Amino acid sequence: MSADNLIYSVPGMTCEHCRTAISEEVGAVPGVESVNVDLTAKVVTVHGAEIDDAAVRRAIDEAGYDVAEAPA
Ligand SMILES: [Cu+2]
Repeated sequence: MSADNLIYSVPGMTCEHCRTAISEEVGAVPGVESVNVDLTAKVVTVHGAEIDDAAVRRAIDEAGYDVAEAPA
C-alpha cells in the first residue's frame, strides 16, 4: 500500500482563512494524513494513503473553493 501525494490547483485561495478552511475540510477526508496549502502558488498538496480524489475535490468544494482543471 503506497502513500499518495495528490496536488490540486486552487486559484481562489488568498489568505490564512482560506488555508484554515481548506485544511479542515480536506483533513477530514479518510486516509488524509496531512494537508499543505501554498498560498503563493495556490496549490493544495494532500498526503496520505488510499485517498479518494473525488472526496478531496468535494471537500475543497465544500470549503467554498474551485479546483482548476489543470495544475499550473
Ligand atoms: Cu482567505
